[in-house]
Amino acid sequence: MASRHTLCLLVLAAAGVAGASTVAYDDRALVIDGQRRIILSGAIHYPRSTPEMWPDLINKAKRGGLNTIETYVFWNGHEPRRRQYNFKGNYDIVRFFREIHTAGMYAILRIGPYVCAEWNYGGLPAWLRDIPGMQFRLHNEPFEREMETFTTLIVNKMKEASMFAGQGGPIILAQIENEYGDIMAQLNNNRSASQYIHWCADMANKQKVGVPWIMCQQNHDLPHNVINTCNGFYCHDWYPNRTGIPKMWTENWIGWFKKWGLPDFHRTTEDSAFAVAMFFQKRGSVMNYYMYHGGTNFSRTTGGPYLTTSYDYDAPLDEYGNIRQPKYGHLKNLHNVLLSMETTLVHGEYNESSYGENITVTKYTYGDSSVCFVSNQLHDRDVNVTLGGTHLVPAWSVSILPDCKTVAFNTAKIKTPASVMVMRPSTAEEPEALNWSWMPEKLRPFMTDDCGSFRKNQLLEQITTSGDQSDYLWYMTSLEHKGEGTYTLYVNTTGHELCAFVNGELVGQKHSTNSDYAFQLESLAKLHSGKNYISLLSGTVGLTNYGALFELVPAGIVGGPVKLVGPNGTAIDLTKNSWSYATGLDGEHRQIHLDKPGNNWRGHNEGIVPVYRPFTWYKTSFDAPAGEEAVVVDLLGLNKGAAWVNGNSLGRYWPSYAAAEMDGCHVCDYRREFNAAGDESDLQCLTGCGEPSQRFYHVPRSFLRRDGEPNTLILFEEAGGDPTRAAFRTVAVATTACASPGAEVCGEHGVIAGVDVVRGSCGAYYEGGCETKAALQTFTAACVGRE
Ligand SMILES: *[C@@H]1O[C@H](CO)[C@@H](O)[C@H](O)[C@H]1NC(C)=O
Ligand SMILES: *[C@@H]1O[C@H](CO)[C@@H](O)[C@H](O)[C@H]1NC(C)=O
Ligand SMILES: *[C@@H]1O[C@H](CO)[C@@H](O)[C@H](O)[C@H]1NC(C)=O
Ligand SMILES: *[C@@H]1O[C@H](CO)[C@@H](O)[C@H](O)[C@H]1NC(C)=O
Ligand SMILES: *[C@@H]1O[C@H](CO)[C@@H](O)[C@H](O)[C@H]1NC(C)=O
Ligand SMILES: *[C@@H]1O[C@H](CO)[C@@H](O)[C@H](O)[C@H]1NC(C)=O
Ligand SMILES: *[C@@H]1O[C@H](CO)[C@@H](O)[C@H](O)[C@H]1NC(C)=O
Ligand SMILES: *[C@@H]1O[C@H](CO)[C@@H](O)[C@H](O)[C@H]1NC(C)=O
Ligand SMILES: CC(=O)N[C@H]1CO[C@H](CO)[C@@H](O)[C@@H]1O
Repeated sequence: MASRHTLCLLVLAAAGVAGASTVAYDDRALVIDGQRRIILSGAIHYPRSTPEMWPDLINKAKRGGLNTIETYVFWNGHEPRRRQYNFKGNYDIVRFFREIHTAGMYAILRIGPYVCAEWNYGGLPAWLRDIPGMQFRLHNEPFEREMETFTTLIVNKMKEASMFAGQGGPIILAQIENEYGDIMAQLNNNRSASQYIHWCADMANKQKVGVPWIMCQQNHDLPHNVINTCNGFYCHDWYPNRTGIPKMWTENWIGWFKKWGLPDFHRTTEDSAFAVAMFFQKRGSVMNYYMYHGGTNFSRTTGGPYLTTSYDYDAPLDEYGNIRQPKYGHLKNLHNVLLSMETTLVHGEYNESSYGENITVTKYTYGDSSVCFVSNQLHDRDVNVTLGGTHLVPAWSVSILPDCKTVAFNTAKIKTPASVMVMRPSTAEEPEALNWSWMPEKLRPFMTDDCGSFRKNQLLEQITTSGDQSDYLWYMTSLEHKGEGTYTLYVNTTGHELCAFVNGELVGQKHSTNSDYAFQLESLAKLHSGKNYISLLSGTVGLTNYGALFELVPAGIVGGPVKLVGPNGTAIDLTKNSWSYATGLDGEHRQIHLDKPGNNWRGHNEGIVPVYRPFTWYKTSFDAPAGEEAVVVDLLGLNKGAAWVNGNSLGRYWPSYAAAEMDGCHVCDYRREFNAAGDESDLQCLTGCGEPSQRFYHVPRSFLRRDGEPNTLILFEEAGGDPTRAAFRTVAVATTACASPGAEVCGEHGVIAGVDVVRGSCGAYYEGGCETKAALQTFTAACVGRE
C-alpha cells in the first residue's frame, strides 16, 4: 500500500517538471495536464530573505510535503521611483521563480499589485499620489493605467523567462487585486469600486497568461472571468460563490505578524493541523500557508505600519529559515497522508454524516477505495467514534482514516519533537567587546528655519510632502518674542513619532502606541528675547497598508495645532506660521551607512563613546562568526534606530520598546478557535510579554565577508542608547525531547518527563542516533523536570 503510493507520487512529481502543462479547473480541483490535483502550497516572500537563502527555503518546503510555492509581487520594491525599476538582489523575482522550477515545484504568482502583506503602503509606490486625479484602487484612469503598466511588466518578465505552466514553467495560478471584497463592503459597494474590480479581471485576462486568475475574498460582485478564493484562520465552512470552481484557500494564517509593543503570537501546531484537515474534509483542494517562511527584512520600505523588523509569523520555517518543530514535522505528516489519498479526495463521491453535535464523519468513495475523516469540533470533550473499530477523537481534532478503518493521523496527536532556538555567542568564549567609534548626526542646519526646501503657512501632511523618500520630515519655524518667557509647547500629530527642538535644544520626544497613532506632544519651551526657533522632526515607522482609501490616512503634523501656552494662559498659535520643510536627515543624504571614506568618525580605539545620546551614528567592525548557522546581532541596550552591515539594511531596530503584559501570555489551549486579529481578551498562546518586542536582528550570511576580512556594523541611534552591549550571536536549533512514534514522552504542561534516544526516524528530519550512555545521562540530568 505504502509503496504503491510512493510510486504514484514520484510519477506525478515528474509530470510536474517536464514540459508544458495545461492548467484548467472544475468544481473539485485544479486540473493539471488533465488530472485533478491537490495543491499544498506555502508562501515565501522573496524580498523577505536573500537569494542565497531561497534554494534552502524552497527545498525545505518541498521536504515538508508541499508541492507549490506562492508569493506576492512587491510593486514599490520593484518601482521605487516612477519608471526606475529594481529587479536585483532580493528583488530578482525571475531568479526566485527559477529556483522554484529547479526544485520541481509549482508556483502561484499573486501580482496584486496591491498586496496588503503588512508591507509599506500595501506595496503601492508612494509616488502614485503625485499623479493628478489619482484614486487608489478605484475606477480611474490614472490608477488603472499605472496598475496595468506594472502588471504587464511582471507578466512579460515571467513570459520572457518561460515561467508560466503553458510554457513549461512552474506558475499554475495568478492573482489580480487582493481582498478587495472587504474594501467594497467598506465603500458600501460604491459603483466606482464595482467598475474597478471588473476592470481588474478584464485587464488580467487580456494578459493571456494561460493559467486561471484568482481573486481572494471576493465573495460579492465576482467578475465572471476569475476564481474567488478564501483567506482566514479557517476556511472549511466557506464555499466559492459560484458553481464549477474549486474550493481554494489562498491564505491559511498559520501564525500572525507582530507590531512594536506586542508580544509574539503563536498558533498551536494542533490547531494549525486541525484547520488544514477540516478544509480537506470539507472538499477543499487548494491550500496555501500564509506564511510558510515569514522572514526578516524590513528595510524602511518593506515594513508595514508599526511592524517589527522580524516577520517570523510563527511559520513552519522560522525567521532565519530554520525548521520550527513540531509545526513543520506535524504538518509534513499531514501533507503526506493527504497526498497519499489524492485520487480519492479529488474524484471520490462525498458523503457527510453527523455523529452528534459537532461530530462529523466524511467519507470519500472512488471505485473500491474510500477514505474517511472524523472531526470533533467540541471544545471540551473527547469522543469515541465507531468506524471499522472504535477511535478516540480528542476535542477540537480531526482523525484521518485512509482506509476508513485505521487512523493514520490525528491533528491533536503530535509525534514530532519540539525544537527550541538557542542564541549562542559567536565564538566559543564570550565575545570580545566591540570597539565603537561614533559621529553626531548633523542637526545644526535644521535648528533654524533657513535651510528648508520650501515654505508654507500651513502644517502639511508628511507622505505627500516627503514622497516617503525618508522616514523623517522637518517642520521648522521662527517667532519673535519680547523678553524671556517660559511656555508649554503643544504639538498634535497623526504619528508616528515626534522630536521637538527649541532654539537648538531637544525639549521633547514621543512616539505613538501600536493601537493609537495620533498623539499630542507636550514639552517645556523657554523663549528668549528676539528671534526664537522651533524645529519639529516627525518620523514614520512604516505606512498604512490596509483599509478603504488607505492612501488618505495621514502621517505627520497634519494641521497641528502647534501652540505655546504660558502659565498665565497666554497662547501663541504657530499653526499658521510660515513653516519651512526638509525631508530626511543629513546623514541619510550623505549615506553614512555606506561607510564611504571622509567621514569624521571619533573615538576609535579610545574606548570612549557617548551613550544615551540621541541622534548619534555608531560604527564597529567585527569578524563573521564561524560556521553556517544564522547570524543575529543582539541590540539590547540600544533604543530606536536603523542598522546596516556592510551597507546592507538590517531594518529598523527598537529594542527599548517592550511588549505589553497581557493575559494571553499565561494561557494556551489549542481547543478553541484561534484569533490573533480579535480583541485583546481573546488572545492566547502569546510569549515574550514584558520583553523587548524585538531584540535580535537577522544578519544574512550573504551580507558577511568570509575571508577573515572585517565587517562593518553601522547604527543610527535616534533616541539615545548604549551600543557597548551589542553582540553578535549565532542561532542554533535544539530538539527538546525525541519521542519514538506514538510514545508520549512529554508530561503535563510541556514538562520533560524523560529523555530517550531513538535511531533513524524521530521525525523525518532527524537521522542517526546518540552513541554514548554518558550523553543520555547528561541530557536526562539537564532536562527532566524542566519545561
Ligand atoms: C465612490 O467612492 C469614492 C471614494 O470615496 C468617491 O470618490 C466616489 O464619489 C464614490 N462614488 C459613488 C458613486 O458613490
Ligand atoms: C453569491 O453571493 C451573492 C451575494 O451574497 C448572491 O447574491 C449570489 O446569488 C451568490 N451567487 C451564487 C452563485 O451563489
Ligand atoms: C452516507 O452515509 C450514511 C451513513 O453511513 C448512509 O446512511 C447513507 O446511505 C450514505 N449516503 C450515500 C448517498 O451514500
Ligand atoms: C458546536 O459548534 C458550534 C460552532 O462552533 C458552537 O456554536 C456550538 O456551541 C457547538 N456545540 C457544542 C455542544 O459544543
Ligand atoms: C473511549 O473508549 C475507551 C475504550 O472503550 C474507553 O476507555 C474511554 O473511556 C472512552 N472515552 C470516551 C471519551 O468516551
Ligand atoms: C504671560 O506669560 C508669558 C510667558 O511666561 C509672558 O511672556 C507674558 O508676558 C505673560 N503675559 C502677561 C500678561 O502676564
Ligand atoms: C490635540 O490633542 C489633544 C490631546 O490628545 C486633544 O485633546 C485635542 O482635541 C487635539 N486637538 C485637535 C485640534 O485635534
Ligand atoms: C579593541 O581595541 C583594542 C585596543 O586597540 C584592541 O586591543 C582589541 O583587540 C580591539 N578589539 C576588537 C574586537 O577589535
Ligand atoms: C535582511 C534583508 O534582506 N534586508 C533587505 C531589506 O530590503 C532592503 C530593500 O529592498 C534591502 O536593501 C535589504 O538588503
